[in-house]
Amino acid sequence: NKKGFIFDLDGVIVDTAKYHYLAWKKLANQLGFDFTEEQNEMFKGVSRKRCLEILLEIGDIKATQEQFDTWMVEKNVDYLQYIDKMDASEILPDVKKVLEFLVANKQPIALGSASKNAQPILEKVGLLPYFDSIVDGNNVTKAKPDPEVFLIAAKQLGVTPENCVVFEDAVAGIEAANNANMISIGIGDENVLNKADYNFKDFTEMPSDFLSNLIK
Ligand code: G16
Ligand code: MG
Repeated sequence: NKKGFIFDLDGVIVDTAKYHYLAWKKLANQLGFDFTEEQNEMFKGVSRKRCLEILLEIGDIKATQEQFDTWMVEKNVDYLQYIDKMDASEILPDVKKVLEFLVANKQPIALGSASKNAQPILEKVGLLPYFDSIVDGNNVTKAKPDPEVFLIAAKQLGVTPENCVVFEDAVAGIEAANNANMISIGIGDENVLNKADYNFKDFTEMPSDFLSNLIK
């Protein structure tokens, strides 16, 4: 039985949130205020543009359109310096095992991420060949919790939404999966991701027969 498996990137496949944080913090400091790791939680799964809007609200800074565009670019240039140093050691535990199981069982795999840097990140960590389709910040017009990103992925995989399984670490991502009528799997804190159909702290906590039962 064929299903479609859709993975979020940041927080599910790799922990790029720490690099986003360093880049946003640098920009905040440059603009004269601090940005904490706690505040960075709000940025998870959120588009770059929306992140900058929130950051400027935190710093109580009014920007001209030109400044806004400049800071978007600066943040990303800084972020890409971290991405450039990434390798396979940054793949989160058991992600590769799960991908290999799905490939061995001929299950189509897609990425469904808000990031515009998704493809280079997958390339850096060596996971690009596992993906049949990549839907990311370059393809979508509506951010999660809108289901658009996952619906496009389902279409590209040729699988109906009801037969898609989404792995997500962000509340908005779980909502997007639910809004798309897909099976939602929360990767992270089950108290935070309480709207997910299933929850696992990480892939090492997923029972070995969980995936085989899903594709039975
Ligand atoms: C990720 C991160 C967000 C980031 C967004 C856009 O989402 O969690 O913090 O702002 O991508 O990234 P970029 O600046 O690279 O376009 P996801 O959907 O992969 O969890
Ligand atoms: Mg995420």
